[in-house]
Amino acid sequence: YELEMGLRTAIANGELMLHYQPIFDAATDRIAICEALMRWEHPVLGRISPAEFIPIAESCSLIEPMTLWALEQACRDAMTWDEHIRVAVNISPALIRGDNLPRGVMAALLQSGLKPRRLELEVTESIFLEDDGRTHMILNELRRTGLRLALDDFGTGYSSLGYLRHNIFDTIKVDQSFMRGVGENSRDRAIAQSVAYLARQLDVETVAEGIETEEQLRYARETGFTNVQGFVLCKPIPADQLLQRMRGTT
Ligand code: G
Ligand code: G
Ligand code: MN
Ligand code: NA
Repeated sequence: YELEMGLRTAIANGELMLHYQPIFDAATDRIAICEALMRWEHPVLGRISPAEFIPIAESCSLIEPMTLWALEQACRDAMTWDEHIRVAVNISPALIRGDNLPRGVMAALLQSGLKPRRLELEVTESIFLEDDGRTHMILNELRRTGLRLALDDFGTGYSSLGYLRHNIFDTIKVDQSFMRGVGENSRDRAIAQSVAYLARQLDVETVAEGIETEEQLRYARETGFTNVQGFVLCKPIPADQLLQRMRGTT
């Protein structure tokens, strides 16, 4: 349909952009990671949300060229940042099972010259829903290139303790739904604390996602999350604004 036709030419027409949302070190307040979030400026319809166009791209295999574009752009942008700041790119489940991701990642790293350890791929728990060993194999192949893997939206889907056991992830991103309730809901608090503790024991970093209030922020710090992310700290912003912010505060 109309959006799908538009997406087919969006990359070539330069309508896709990356915004970045910084993820801060909870102890030092410095930017630790910037998460790339895709934006589509449609020539007629204006700004379209990724919540709308990513599912379309996934259903018609446009997600692969779009993600390879995002990887290249994100690695290039990260080369303009301080050496200690990493870049994170969201990867759709279907791409993990496809054949071209490891090659595309290598190409993005080589073309940009970015050190592999400065690239983080965010994948959600749903990649393990139909695991036949292939998911595991590809994740390990990716990780051997030296990049980092983050488990996104942790706690919302299929439980992944097995994958924590197998030492595949460098980072766990605790879903924002758990941070919502830490003020009033003792169950959310118990879960957030336990995940932070578990991750520390496993030498895995943690991100508290979707922090919207000072109270949640204070809580995430007290609980010992490695990193914090959310609107109260910084919304997703264009690359040039991000650079300005980096020059000002880091
Ligand atoms: O940026 P925003 O909160 O509007 O994103 C909405 C959803 O779209 C989130 O789930 C986010 O992970 C997803 N998303 C944004 N950019 C990308 C991308 O480049 N690739 C994939 N697979 N998902 C993305
Ligand atoms: O699925 P993923 O975690 O990649 O989704 C990232 C999305 O979360 C982005 O679209 C971003 O805009 C959104 N996001 C980031 N911080 C916050 C926040 O504090 N509150 C809410 N509601 N959404 C957030
Ligand atoms: Mn994400
Ligand atoms: Na997330």
